[in-house]
Amino acid sequence: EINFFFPKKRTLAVIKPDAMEDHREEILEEIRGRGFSVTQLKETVLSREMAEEFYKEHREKPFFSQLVEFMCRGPCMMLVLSKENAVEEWRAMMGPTDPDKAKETSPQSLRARFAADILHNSVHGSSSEQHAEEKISFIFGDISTDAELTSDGETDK
Ligand code: RTP
Ligand code: MG
Repeated sequence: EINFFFPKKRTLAVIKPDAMEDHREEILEEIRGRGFSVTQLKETVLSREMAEEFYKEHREKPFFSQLVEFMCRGPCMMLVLSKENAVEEWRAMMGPTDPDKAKETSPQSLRARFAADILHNSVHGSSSEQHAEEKISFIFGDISTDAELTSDGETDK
C-alpha cells in the first residue's frame, strides 16, 4: 500500500554506537510505541569525514575530536521519524545531553536509562526542522517519497 501523504514534520534520529549492541531493539520499539512512523532506516558505519561533516557545527568545541572518534567506532542506526512535532518529541524522549542531568530531570528518557556519560549518550536528534531536513539529505540523499517501513525493514512499495 502506497502512502500518498507526505509528512511535513520529520526528524533525524541516530542510535549511536554505544547503544547499538544492547539497546537498539528497545529504542526502536519505544519509538514506534510513541506513535512515530519510521519512514527511513539504515545501519551505517560513518567514516571520519562523514562524522566530521555531520557534527560540523561543533568543529570548534573541545570535545569535537572525541565526538568524531566515538561516532565512527562502530555502526550507527539512522532513522527518519515522522510525527507531529517530531523534532521536539524525539528530543524529549532522548532527554538532556548529560545523563546525570537526565537522571534528575527526566528519568524515563533514553539517555537517563542508557547513556554512560555526556559524550557516550546513546542517541542523537535534530535540534530544529531546518537541521532535520539538512541532516536527512546528508544521510539519505534527497528523499522525495517516504515509504512506510514494515517491521523487517523492507519498504512497502
Ligand atoms: P546530539 O546533537 O547528538 O543530539 O546531542 P545534543 O544536541 O544533546 O548535544 P550537542 O550539544 O549538540 O552535542 C553533540 C554531542 O557531542 C557530545 N558532547 N560531548 N564532552 C562533552 O562535554 C560533550 N558535550 C557534548 C555528545 O555526544 C553530544 O550528544
Ligand atoms: Mg545537537
